[in-house]
Amino acid sequence: MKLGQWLERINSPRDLQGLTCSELVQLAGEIRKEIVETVSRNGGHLAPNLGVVELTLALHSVLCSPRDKIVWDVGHQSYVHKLLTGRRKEFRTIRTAGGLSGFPKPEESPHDVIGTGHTSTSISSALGLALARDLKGEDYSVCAVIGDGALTAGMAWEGLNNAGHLGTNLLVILNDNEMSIAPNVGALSSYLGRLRTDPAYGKIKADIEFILRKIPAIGGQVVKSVERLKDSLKYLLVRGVLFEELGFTYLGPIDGHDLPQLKGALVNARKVKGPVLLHVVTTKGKGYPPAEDQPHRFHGIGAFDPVSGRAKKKAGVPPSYTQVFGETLVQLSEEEADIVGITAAMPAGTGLDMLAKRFPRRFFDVGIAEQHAVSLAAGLATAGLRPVVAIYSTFLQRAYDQIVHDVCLPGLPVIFAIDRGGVVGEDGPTHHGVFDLAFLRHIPGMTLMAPKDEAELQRMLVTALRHSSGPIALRYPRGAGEGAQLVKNPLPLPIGRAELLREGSDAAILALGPMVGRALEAAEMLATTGLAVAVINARFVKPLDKELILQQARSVKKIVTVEDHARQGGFGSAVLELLAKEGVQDCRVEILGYGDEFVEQGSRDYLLAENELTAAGIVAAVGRLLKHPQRLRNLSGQGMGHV
Ligand SMILES: Cc1ncc(C[n+]2csc(CCOP(=O)(O)OP(=O)(O)O)c2C)c(N)n1
Repeated sequence: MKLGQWLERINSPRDLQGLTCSELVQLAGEIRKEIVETVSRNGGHLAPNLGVVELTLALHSVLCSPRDKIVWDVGHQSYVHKLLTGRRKEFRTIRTAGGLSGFPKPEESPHDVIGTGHTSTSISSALGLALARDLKGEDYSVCAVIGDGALTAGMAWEGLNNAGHLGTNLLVILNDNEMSIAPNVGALSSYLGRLRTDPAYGKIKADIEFILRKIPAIGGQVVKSVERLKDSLKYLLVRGVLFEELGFTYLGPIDGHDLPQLKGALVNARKVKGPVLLHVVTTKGKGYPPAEDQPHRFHGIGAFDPVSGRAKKKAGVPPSYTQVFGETLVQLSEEEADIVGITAAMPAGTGLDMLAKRFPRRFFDVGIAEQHAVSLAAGLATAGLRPVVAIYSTFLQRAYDQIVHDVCLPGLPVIFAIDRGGVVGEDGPTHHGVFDLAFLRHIPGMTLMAPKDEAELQRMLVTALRHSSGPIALRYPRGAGEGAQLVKNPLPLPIGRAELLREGSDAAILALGPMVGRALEAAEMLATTGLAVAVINARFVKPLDKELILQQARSVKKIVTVEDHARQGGFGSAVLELLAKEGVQDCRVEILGYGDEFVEQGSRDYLLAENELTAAGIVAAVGRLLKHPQRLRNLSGQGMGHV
């Protein structure tokens, strides 16, 4: 497919300068087409980008990027920005290995001032840029673009609070589409809704103005009271009083798809001294009917048919870990009335939407507020309930202190269901969940598990519910399960016990989570060369099955550990600590996992293969340990089906 005639001419934002409004409208159409086509092939964040086409065109028409700085919150809506800032030729590589990132990335372009991926950081970063500008005596505009969903996070308010107090020139654009991934929730969302739509506002305003004009100027005490009354009534006249009270000038709301209005508002906003909040109302998925109809489904989507909007699903794929988690939790909640579920704005992503449907009163969507979610769970657990906090590994990073301080220190029985543990694929380094074992393992009182397949996930969920003496976490990966047979009444597992799946005397593979399947394949491959390699499903990262691990270490003396996690501080690290502590000196250990650098984007299978987290990779590692490289080279080169 060829690029549109207008888009083809845009090599930098400067090329927008000569375009009339009607030409910009045509360009907007071409941009939408390009984004729909590309995302339909590569997957990506479709609806958020379709919603900001006009806003991005207006921003790049009025501001002068990269001199003026635009900070995109989350950054999932930066595709239009990428197309306008010299990257249209590479746009079709977006989210592929070695291609453009699906998020702003400073290494990619000077127009991507701040790299993002997690929400609600933009106001703080933009304020930092603005303060640096002031201190260095420079002169440029700084603008943060933040969604109404991202505004539900405490961090956004920390930024607003600080910016309003400091009073420097800063433009915050609130892109209000009433949606987070799911419909936005909370009191703030209702407040924005009133600002957007309340017809009573116009009437109240007219009535109050009429009354104020009628109040005569009379002397003494009466005047003072009347003045006070006038002051209080004025509050009802000021739209966005919440933001005004924080020290911002509130402008809007304006139509985020009306280019002349947007450009006019941006020009005016730049003239105002101090921090300004421009409230822009947009439609998520604008211009592509399937996405306008189902903005949540098209928020982030895999490949789909651009004509019908239907997903391109592979046939015969087992249910995902997420789905099995959601279904099992509902099943268990039928019998146990004290189970409650908490999500930070990701009901469908975590599978908790199933609990929400079945037991709406036992489900809490707290908005994009991972820290609050964890402390809320602490409160619920203190009062005797069994909260299950379902958060993606990467976003749980936000709540580290709450886990330590509010949950683990008092030893509360909160269950952490950590989805997307391991590399997630195309979303890249901001989204890979490869640090959770490291940041949870060292917290006293924490129990940490990873299931080898979806049936074991069921058992681990029951194990977690039976474990009422302290916090417990289970982490599982993104995507389809291994095809294991699910059970109706899953049984709990003994805490701290691993599973010896295959005996062997030449070496042992200690595998964690779904790496177990790959370890079994590797052992099978090694057996064809006459090597007997044991395979252990670790199940627990904490407590480790000391007995079994030590026994293997002392007998086979060669261990490969395998985890979909950073090598430092993870499962293999825990094994090394154990061996050191127990004085095992004659066991060689090789840890397979990610090195001390951020893992880039690419399909999950590609990333696992790149990092030797495949049967062939494990064979190669065993070969290195056994110093049999020649004999095993052919085997590790085979790559075996299951990468
Ligand atoms: C800390 C964190 N939690 C959760 C997410 C997942 N997430 C990505 S976008 C999004 C919704 C953002 O909504 P909004 O800011 O309104 O932007 P929109 O997509 O509606 O344009 C969520 C929850 C994230 N990126 N970062």
